[in-house]
Amino acid sequence: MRHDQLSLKTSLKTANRFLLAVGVLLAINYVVLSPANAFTPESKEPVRIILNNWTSQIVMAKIYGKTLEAKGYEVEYKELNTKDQWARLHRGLEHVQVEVWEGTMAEDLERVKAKGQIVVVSDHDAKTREEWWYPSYVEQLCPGLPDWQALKKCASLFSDNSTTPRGRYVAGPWEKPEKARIRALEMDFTVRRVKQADDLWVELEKSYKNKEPIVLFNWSPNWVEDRYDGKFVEFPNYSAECETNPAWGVNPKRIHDCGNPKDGWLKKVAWIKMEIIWPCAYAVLNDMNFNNTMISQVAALVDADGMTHDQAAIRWIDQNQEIQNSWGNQSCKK
Ligand code: TMO
Repeated sequence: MRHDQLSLKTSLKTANRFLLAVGVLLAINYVVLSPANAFTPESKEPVRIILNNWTSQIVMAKIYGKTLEAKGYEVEYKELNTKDQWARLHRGLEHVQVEVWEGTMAEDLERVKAKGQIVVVSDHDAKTREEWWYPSYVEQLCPGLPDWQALKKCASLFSDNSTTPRGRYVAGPWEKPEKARIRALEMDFTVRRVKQADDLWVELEKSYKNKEPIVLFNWSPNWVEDRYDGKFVEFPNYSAECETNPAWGVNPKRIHDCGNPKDGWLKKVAWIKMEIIWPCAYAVLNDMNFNNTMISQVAALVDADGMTHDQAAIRWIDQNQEIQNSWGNQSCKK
């Protein structure tokens, strides 16, 4: 009996050692031979990735950065707001912006692209919208919504101490011609800009709890649509002419008498030399492609579930290995 136990113990020990050895060998194999590490980056210069100030952009930038790091690239991040990013991209001080939205950045992108130092790498599949938005219960208080003319009639309903009798429109920290639109559509609203994106959700939550009227800047894809019931305000349909030709639209004397695009694009943008200096990193960026569901899900990991941006990026990568492995394949073989 004793002898049997002893030999069982010994053989278990041997088996354990064996498994450990196999494990170590596999690990070595993985480090030396796995495809991700077989690649040598074309340059040791760090790829500089811009971080803006809303969740999905930051998480996607980190997903991209971590993908490059797994291939051996040096990566550096730079926090910049959407206005300040263009001059630095133009000069090659930063190299990548993974989420350029039509509604807030189309004009700037056109302007800087024309100078020849910035390229659009490709579009995401996601269709985007950035617009005034309200929680659904507001419709009972202001019949006729989502039409903007209904909102115009109920403006005073949205007032607070600082704006009364005008309504309060809670805007994000991104420069948009909101005041020009309010003027062009002759709406009795005052813009109250929050300092950071998170404050939008604080304001939303405050009003939501008490079922008080609120109209605020929101966008899609975003996590809000997964957790709150609400709608965008329907302004007159967007047209490029609306921004340049006063005669166009409901106000013949002013531009900006229309809403933002409803089916906006979402682009990845890079410094022009990126493709030459880091062809594989460029190819990864070109292939990286998020749709609406993917974007609202990565945003929800942070804004609804409380993860950090890095944790959310790691989680996404863990759960989407196949997608990640498909990025940059031809250019990244070496
Ligand atoms: C640029 N954003 C998605 C916050 O509207």
